[in-house]
Amino acid sequence: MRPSSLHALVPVAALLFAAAAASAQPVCTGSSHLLSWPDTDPIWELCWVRPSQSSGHFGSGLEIHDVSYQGQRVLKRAHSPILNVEYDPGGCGCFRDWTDEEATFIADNEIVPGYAEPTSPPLTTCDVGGSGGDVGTFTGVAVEKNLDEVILTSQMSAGWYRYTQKWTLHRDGRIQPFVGFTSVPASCTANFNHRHHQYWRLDFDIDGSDGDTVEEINAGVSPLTIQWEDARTWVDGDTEWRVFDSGSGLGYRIQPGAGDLLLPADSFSLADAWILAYQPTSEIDDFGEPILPPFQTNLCINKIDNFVTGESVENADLVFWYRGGAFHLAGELDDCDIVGPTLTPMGNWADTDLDGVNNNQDNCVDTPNAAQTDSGRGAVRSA
Ligand SMILES: [Cu+2]
Repeated sequence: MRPSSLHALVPVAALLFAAAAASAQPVCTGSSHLLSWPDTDPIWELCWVRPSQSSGHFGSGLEIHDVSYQGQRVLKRAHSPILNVEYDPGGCGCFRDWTDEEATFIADNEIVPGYAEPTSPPLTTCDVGGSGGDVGTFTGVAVEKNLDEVILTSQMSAGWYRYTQKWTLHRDGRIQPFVGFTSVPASCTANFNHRHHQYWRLDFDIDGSDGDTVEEINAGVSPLTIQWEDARTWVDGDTEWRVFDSGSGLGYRIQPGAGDLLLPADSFSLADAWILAYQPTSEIDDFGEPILPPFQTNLCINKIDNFVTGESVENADLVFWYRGGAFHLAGELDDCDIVGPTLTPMGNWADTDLDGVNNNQDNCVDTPNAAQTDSGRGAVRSA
C-alpha cells in the first residue's frame, strides 16, 4: 500500500474506532454473531454463540457476550458451563451433561444456516412435550424481535435429555435467563424421580470490568456486602443479590425465579450463588467428570467451590454463578421444568451523550428501567 493511501485511511479508522467506542458496539468474530435490537437505535447489543460453538469443557449452551444495554456494558459473558442430573437413591445415579450438542426444534424463516428469525414463537420439546420424540428440523439460534423484548432460543440434547435455553432481553433492561428441562422417552426418566440443575456463569462488567460489588438482600436484616469469594444460598423468596458498579451506581438485581424456589440447595447442588473474582484464563467451567459409569455422585457434583480461594470481590472484577434447579417426577414425560432468575437494572442506564461513559450528569431520557413486574419469571409447566 502506498504511504499516501495509508495516511488517508488513518482518520477513517480513528472515526470508526470512536464510533464503536461511543456505542460500545461489540466486535463479534469467528463463531460469534452480532445482535442489535431494535434494528435502529438499538437498546441491546451483544454477540451470540450457538451451543455447538460455545466455550467450556463440555460446552456452555446458548452463550452471549459483550452485552450492552443503552450503550453501556452489562456482561462480558453469560453462559451455562455446568449441567447435572441427580436421581433418587435406587434410580439412575447421576449424570454430568454437556451443552454443545444441538437438538432440532421448530422455527421457520431460517435466514442463514443456524440462524432464524421465526414469524411465530419457536416450539421446542419444552413446548410440545417429549413423549413423541424430537420435533422440527431447525438447529441453532432463533431470535424473536418483538415490540418490547428480543428473545434468543436454542435447544440442546445430551442423551435422552432435552434442554431449551433462552435469553430474553427486555426493552426496560430486564434480562431473563431461562432453561427448560425435559426429555424424550427413556427408562430412567420414566421410572425414577430426579433433579436437574443448571449453573449459569454471569461475568458482569457493569460500566467497565472493575469496581463491581455484590450485596445480598434478606428481609429484616441489613444488606450484606460480600467482601470475599463465597458460596451463598437464598433464605426465602425475598432473597436477592445486587451487583453494582461502585462508581456509577449502575447495577442489576438478581432475583430467583418462582421455579428455582421450589428446589432449595442440598448436598448435591451445594448452593444457589457463588461470587468469585474474575480469572482471565481459568474458572470458565469446573472440568467436572463426564458421565461415565458407575455414576458416582461425587463426580457429578459441581466443583465451583474449588474457585472459592479467599480473593476479594469488593470493588472488583467479579463473576456471579447462579444455580437453577427443578425436581422432575418419574413418568411425567411431557413435563418441562422451567427455571431461571430475573435480572433487573438499577440506576439510570440512559447515557444520551453516547460518550460510552456514564457520568450520570448528561442524562435527559427517562428510562423505564425500574420495572418491578414479576411477569414471566420462572414457572413450572405441566403438559
Ligand atoms: Cu427430568
